[in-house]
Amino acid sequence: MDYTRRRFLHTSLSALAGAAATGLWPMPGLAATEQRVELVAQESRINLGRGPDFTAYAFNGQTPGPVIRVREGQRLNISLKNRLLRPTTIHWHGLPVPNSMDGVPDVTQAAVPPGESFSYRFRARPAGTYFYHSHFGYQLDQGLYGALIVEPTRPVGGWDREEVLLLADWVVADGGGTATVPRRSPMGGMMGRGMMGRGMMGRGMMGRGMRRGTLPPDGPLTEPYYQGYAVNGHLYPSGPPIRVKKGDKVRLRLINASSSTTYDLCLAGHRLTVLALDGQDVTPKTFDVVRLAMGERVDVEFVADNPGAWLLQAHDTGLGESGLAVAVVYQGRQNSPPKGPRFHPGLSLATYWDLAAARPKAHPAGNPQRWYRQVLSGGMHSPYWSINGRLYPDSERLSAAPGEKVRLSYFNRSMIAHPMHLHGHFFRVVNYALPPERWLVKDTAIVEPMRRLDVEFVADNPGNWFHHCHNLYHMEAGMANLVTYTRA
Ligand SMILES: [Cu+2]
Repeated sequence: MDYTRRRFLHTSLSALAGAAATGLWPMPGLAATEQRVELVAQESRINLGRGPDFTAYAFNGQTPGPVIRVREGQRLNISLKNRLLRPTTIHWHGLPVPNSMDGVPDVTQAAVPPGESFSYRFRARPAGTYFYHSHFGYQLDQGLYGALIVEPTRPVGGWDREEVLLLADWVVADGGGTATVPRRSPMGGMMGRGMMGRGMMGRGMMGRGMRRGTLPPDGPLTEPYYQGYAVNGHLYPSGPPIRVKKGDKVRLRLINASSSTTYDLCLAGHRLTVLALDGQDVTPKTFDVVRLAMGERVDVEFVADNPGAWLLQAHDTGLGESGLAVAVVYQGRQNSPPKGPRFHPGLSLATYWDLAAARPKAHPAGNPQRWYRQVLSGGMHSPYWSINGRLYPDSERLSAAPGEKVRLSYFNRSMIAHPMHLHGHFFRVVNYALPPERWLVKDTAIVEPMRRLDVEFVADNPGNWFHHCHNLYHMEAGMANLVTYTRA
């Protein structure tokens, strides 16, 4: 399918205008210069289009924060101003930035104290769909994130519209995901109403209603029961629909900025062609359903060849009122009620094993120089989540010398999936059905319950790098360690 060259000139002028209005679109001809962006982290009153106003953390008063768009290779200079009452940082999820710019508190920098600023400066590359988010405490679940799009130097185009859709799970109450609301127990059951620590209460008082023991007073939070799932800060049906006309070729850049929710997404009346995973091109292939775990991105396209009003909807996040959905409405069909997809076992789901890197990308042959077994466990009778039985920061270090090939073999010994994320590098998802140069290039990979998954990366970006589960509540409960560089 020739999706790359067709109608390049028609590409999304409205999206351009929208981005220009926020001042974050790179000016033509300035690729060699530095693009400056200011992100102010502050508490803001927000509304998701349904339900009450509440206080969340936001960049520039909005959540998600502004879309940052930049050309591949362009220098970014992003000034973070912290107007919160707590320290904060920003992590550039998926981008292999220099270690000192990676935004992990106590690993790559001291967290930015309230009232102070920090400048993140790096070159944006390679092209792809990324996002930025706070890496401090539970701030990711409180609203501190936004999309980061790196455009290729030579635009491929071919789409009549492009939409960036950032997906987030929300507790519609002051504090967002750290609000005092019923929480799930580590087993997935109800835990009773805990008074969540770290906020106004200082220390947690969880335990009432728990059947198994009590949590330590300074123990980690467990995930809340989310009340809504937003697309670009809107709970359906409040958000703007994606407007198309018959014949349009539409590209969607889907980003899962949720703290604890994986989505299986289906567009009623259409199929979705996967173009890229974690911003890196794959050989295009068409499916009914795409799965997106926390921290993952998927670029898909569809051809608008079935006029009507439809829903792009997630399975299993609650139906109708609380589920994740966005309408896709054809010209002239504004008054039709959108029709949702019907999920059934006959639908095809895009898995890692169905996809391959678009162009063969070199990956060193032979055995890895370092091979680490990573046993992922927790959740049974305990609020903690571990790698090889150890909790961050007391976890082991994974060392590598520059240029070495490192294999991580994940063994998930728990009943829940873990999207494992490595900072500062892309890894390849080991797939013996393909030659290594076609293995998927990713930075976050789902390790399904009770399954094994192997990834390999080349140690080509020196520093101390965080490696963790991108379920925020698992990460904060210990499921993390560090990759550190040694001399060869
Ligand atoms: Cu996890």
